[in-house]
Amino acid sequence: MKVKGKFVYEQLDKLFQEAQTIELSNSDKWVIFSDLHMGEGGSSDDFKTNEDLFTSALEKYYLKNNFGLILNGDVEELQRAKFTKIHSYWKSVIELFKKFDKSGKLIKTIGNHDLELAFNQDLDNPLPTSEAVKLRYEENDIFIFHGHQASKKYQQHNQLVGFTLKYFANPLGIKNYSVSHSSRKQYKIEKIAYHYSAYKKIISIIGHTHRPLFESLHKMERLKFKIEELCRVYATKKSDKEGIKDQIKRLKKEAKSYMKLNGETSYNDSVYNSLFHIPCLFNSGTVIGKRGITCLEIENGHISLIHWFDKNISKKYLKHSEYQPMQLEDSDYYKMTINKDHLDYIFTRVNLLS
Ligand SMILES: [Mn+2]
Repeated sequence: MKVKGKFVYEQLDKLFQEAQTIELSNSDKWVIFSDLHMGEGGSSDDFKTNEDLFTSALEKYYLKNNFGLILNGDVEELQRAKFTKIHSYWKSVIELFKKFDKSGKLIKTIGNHDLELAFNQDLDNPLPTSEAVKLRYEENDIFIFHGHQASKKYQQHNQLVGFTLKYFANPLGIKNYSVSHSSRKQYKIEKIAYHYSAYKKIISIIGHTHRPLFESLHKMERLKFKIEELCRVYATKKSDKEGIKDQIKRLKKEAKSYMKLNGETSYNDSVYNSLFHIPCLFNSGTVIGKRGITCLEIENGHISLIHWFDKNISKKYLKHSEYQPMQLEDSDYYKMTINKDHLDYIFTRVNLLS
């Protein structure tokens, strides 16, 4: 472990040691969402956009299929809104969370935007709240925390950020200003969480940056890996070569438009300065994404990165046949699996490579 920034690693280790452990068996199912940023329902309430998609997925898919629900921080936007107002405006959503809690299947962690839950005893909080949890899978740990704890600076200045948002940004209807918009800060936090997890030989699941990660890879890196993999398949395959060629073409197009949209930074700086690539860091993304919601599922000893979308907004996803979108009952909502892997295989690599 590097000496530089030692304090942050100690902070993470304390969080890890103090986190409650929950056993995870192959029959357990969990879904992890983060960064809902629920406000008071006004024009600057980021949660409004995907609210129906989110609650439909929860009610008609996850609750129905006996998933446990993990809300990994920044659920209530307490830096810009009042707790009581959030809970009265989004009453039906809170009631839905309670349904998971009733069967002992709700875990809710604290993020930097709802830090007030940790120290304000006057709040009438109906939901169980913790700072972090560990899922214990066989001999291995999956460490779940929001992610701001990997930044010493962010925690120190958090009160000030809240002050600025409440008194300046919100009356003007300015949308969420946070770490999620600064890629340099994103990389720093991810890098610290990555090195900590590799050193401890654990998997960490964070949110906070609003950027999904699967096996420590960003979308751009995942697309590049997938394209290279398909090239290998193409070279050895005797039949259906055209299908693979089409798939490569689509992925190339997706990578190009992603780069155009996100600029150079989206694929630079993505190597974590370690000899081997360790698949130890995951990020659920966000519930308030422009093109839908991302989340992570743990089911039957597998972990998956999932994308939920509304076909009226993201029609093009229906054409991407390699992801095989699944319709949610008779709604306009669809679910796609972006990546999926065995926990056993991931932990084997984490344990042997780091
Ligand atoms: Mn956050």
